[in-house]
Amino acid sequence: AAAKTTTSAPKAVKATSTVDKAQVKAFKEQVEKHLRTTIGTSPEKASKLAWWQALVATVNEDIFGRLTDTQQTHAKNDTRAVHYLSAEFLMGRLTINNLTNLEKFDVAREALKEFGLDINDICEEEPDMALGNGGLGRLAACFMDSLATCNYPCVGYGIHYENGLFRQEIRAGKQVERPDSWREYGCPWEVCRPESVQNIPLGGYVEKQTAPDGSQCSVWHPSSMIKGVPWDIPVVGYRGSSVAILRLWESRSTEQFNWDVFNAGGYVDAQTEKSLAETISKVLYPNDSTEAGKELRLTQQYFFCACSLRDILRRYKRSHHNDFSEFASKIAIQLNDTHPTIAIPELMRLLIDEEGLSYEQAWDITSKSFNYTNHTLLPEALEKWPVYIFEKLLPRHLELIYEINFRFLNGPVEAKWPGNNEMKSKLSIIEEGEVRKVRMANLCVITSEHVNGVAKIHSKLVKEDLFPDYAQLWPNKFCNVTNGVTPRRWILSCNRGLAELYNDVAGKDWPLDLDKCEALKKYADKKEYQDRFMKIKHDNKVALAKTIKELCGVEVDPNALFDVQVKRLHEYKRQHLNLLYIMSLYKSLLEDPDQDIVPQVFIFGAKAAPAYTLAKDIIFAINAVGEKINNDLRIKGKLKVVFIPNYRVSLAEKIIPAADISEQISTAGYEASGTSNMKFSMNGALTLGTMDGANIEIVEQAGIENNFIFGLSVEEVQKLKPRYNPWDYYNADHDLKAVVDWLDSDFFTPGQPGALSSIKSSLLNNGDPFLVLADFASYKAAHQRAQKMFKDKAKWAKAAMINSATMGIFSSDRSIKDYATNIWTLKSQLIKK
Ligand code: GPW
Repeated sequence: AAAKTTTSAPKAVKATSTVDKAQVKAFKEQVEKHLRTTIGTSPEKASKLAWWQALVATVNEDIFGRLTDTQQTHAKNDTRAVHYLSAEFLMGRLTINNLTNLEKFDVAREALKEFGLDINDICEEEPDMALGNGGLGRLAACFMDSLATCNYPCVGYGIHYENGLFRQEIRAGKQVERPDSWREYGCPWEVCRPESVQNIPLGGYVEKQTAPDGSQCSVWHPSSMIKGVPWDIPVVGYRGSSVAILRLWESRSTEQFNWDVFNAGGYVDAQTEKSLAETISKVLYPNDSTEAGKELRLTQQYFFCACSLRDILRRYKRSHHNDFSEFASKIAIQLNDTHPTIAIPELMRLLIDEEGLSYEQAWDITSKSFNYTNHTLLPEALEKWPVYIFEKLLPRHLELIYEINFRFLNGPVEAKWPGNNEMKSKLSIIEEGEVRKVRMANLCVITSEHVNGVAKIHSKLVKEDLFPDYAQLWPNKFCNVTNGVTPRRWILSCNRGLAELYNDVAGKDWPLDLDKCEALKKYADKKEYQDRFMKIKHDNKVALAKTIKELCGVEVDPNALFDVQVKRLHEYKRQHLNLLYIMSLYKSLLEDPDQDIVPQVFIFGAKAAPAYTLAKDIIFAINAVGEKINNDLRIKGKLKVVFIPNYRVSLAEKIIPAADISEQISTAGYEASGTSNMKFSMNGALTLGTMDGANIEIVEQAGIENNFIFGLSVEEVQKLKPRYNPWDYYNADHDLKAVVDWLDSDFFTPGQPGALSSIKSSLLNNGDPFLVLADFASYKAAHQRAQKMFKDKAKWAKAAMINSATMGIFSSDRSIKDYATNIWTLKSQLIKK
């Protein structure tokens, strides 16, 4: 191999030489063994899918031993454990991540190479596990990685959706949703655990009974039973630390479920009924930051919480029998937003109705076990369930909610604000009105020990604007834990070039202590390191350009500035602000095609909730504008606009390392934190963004001079909002008026005038609720500053390096340690082999 001295040879030789030959040989034999004996094929005729399955089987050999060690250690130590309840876990692909965390990636790559295979190519066979919508679900996945890596006793609990977030196709510029069947050919990571099946009651009515001593009690007579089947996904910590478990519940029908129908001789009817029970875990609701308000959604939430709590109780009772006095000191439960709130009355119910505790004992335990993380201030995302749905599905839970509410209003509220009914109706769990509703967030705040927001500014707003009255009652309940992301996935495995640079300047432990990356800062002025850093970026851009060509059919120049906005499509995230700017840039290029601007590629990726019409219109507009611009020879390739379809975790891993600019342009006060902003910065993109969410903390670390901050601040937004008139901005800015009016023409949609008008209408007739027009001029100016800096290669490289080097606090290990110390009181455990 050494004889071949092509340009890429030195690097290849270096990489191979660091890998232990004996390990490669052993790995290769294992893969071949699994290919033959687990998958039932042979190297000669195996498909790529079969190779991938054999690879996973090989990796699993490493995982299960560690899983047993982890579980035995935690069982023996019997310290407090956290139970992370989340309706979403956006895990993405696991193969490369697990190989990386086991430090076997290089060995596996070399082993596959000896079969003539490219590991990246083989790993493309793995479907994304997309059991989440966006930031909230991906955060839960990063947290599992950090919990495992930091050796905290934990279990993640969620739903085993048969279909994850829809697959997005773009047809004639429009989003079309297709089902995502991620397990069509089986998922080799998951293990079914029939021994831990649970039966969950639902529906029916509550009967009041009088006990012999004269006291009243309630007996729930459910109308059906659902079976919950657990599937375990092992989560591998970095470098031989623990293996955590993500337990996802699948719904099935039980005999009891359709007992009556069978008895009535309805064999076929009973089979139809069966599908009702199985519907519960069929599909993930595709709404990000909006409440679905559907009965099935509440059923999903209840189903997985009820299964999880029974699982928690079963395990607790294994070591503590029927003595619940230590429950709260052993069990911490974290609610990932309000989606799992129903776990609160369910724990009360289990303790009172099934375990025979008094209300007071049950409340004492429950209120010491739960904590709640809020992820949004958007009113349309705050869950409120109509009382009539509760009456139908969960009558006993409703009764307990009324009891919790009664005691709260007549206890703490009456004590603090005696006789104040206005205060009582504001703080009540029940919202009165034509349709009475249960306010899930209020139930969370009343019950939880701690309530946290996800970035400094957001936590301040949660306390001061969302729950000001609760904050008066319990000022110390409210705290902040700024989000983080796992550097194992978001640097080490998705950006190997950068990882090697960090190995060289910061030593090999930076993935466990991201603050070490600060070492790169002192090289930020050195030409040699700037060149190396920008070469890594360039290589990533070349790779992305290839992907873009494949997925969009558009040729883009890796030397151009790559400006990226990837996230769910939402008005508050303001993809349409970006689009208006692109249109104004295009307009100015048409007016003066020879102007000296940096060639730019604007890259979008976004899914819209299927019922969110305006969001879909914006996707259509981006595609229509892109189509026109990309084919306009007059602008000489200076501008390209691409919409990459079906944005998901595995695409993020290719896009983020290749970005020069990270667009984080939400209206200030609306993005709770953001987490892609952190991933972009770590990978050396400069943020073009507002002072919102974690952007504020990012520039606090990296310096405002190394990013492009624009727009109204939270205070300015709050001040302007009540008297805002978008027409003032529209009439005062010629350029803005011209691009907004352009939306009404058929310039971008030949033969279909008005096809983009809904966007203009939302900005002018609907009052521009997210202040797009107010921020336009400032946004344009920020882009001009970015253009100017990009021309100064050394200055840009330095800024990019400083951004990357200063993101230590955004490791999810830091977030998890904050939770462990300030909220869960957990101790990291040494895993015994
Ligand atoms: F509405 N987030 C999300 F708060 O991705 F529940 N989906 C959601 O349904 C909600 C929030 C919810 C996001 C926030 O928008 C984002 O700012 C934050 O970084 C992320 O959650 C993780 O905290």
